Amino acid sequence: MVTAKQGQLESAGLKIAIVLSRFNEFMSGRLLDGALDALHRTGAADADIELVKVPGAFELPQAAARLAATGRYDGILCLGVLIRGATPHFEYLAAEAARGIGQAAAQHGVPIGFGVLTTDTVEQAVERAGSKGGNKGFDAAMALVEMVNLFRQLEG
Ligand code: INI
Repeated sequence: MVTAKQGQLESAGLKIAIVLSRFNEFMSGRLLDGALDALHRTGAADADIELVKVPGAFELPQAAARLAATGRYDGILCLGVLIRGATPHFEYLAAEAARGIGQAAAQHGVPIGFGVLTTDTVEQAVERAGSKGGNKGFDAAMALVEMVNLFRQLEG
């Protein structure tokens, strides 16, 4: 019988930083609501959650890397909303946000959640920010909590 390891959905006592992009704040704010709901439901206290706001999704990895380098956080959650426009601008921003967040996590060994919507339309973003497509902020926060606990298990 193979024994599997997986992280628990338990966040009491975890120090979590949330980096929130203000761009498209109407929707990124809903992702924040979802993320806080997930953290509260799994036991996190507000005193252990730090909220850091940045101008746009391009700045998410920069702030996440700085926070990770402090060693003060068990996990970091990046939240933002990128919506495709008429030019290739979106492609560059989305690619950099994903690459930079992944790189910051790998470089610092701190789990960093990717709660960044990349959609073609405002409607698709609204759907995924707390309406019929669920709330990707909630999902990303749950995945982050699981990864923090998994890393703890793997480290013994
Ligand atoms: N930032 C976003 O978070 N979402 C977007 O949809 C977006 N668009 O479309 O331009 C956006 N741009 C700002 C960018 O992230 C940087 O803040 C800006 O380029 C300054 O560095």
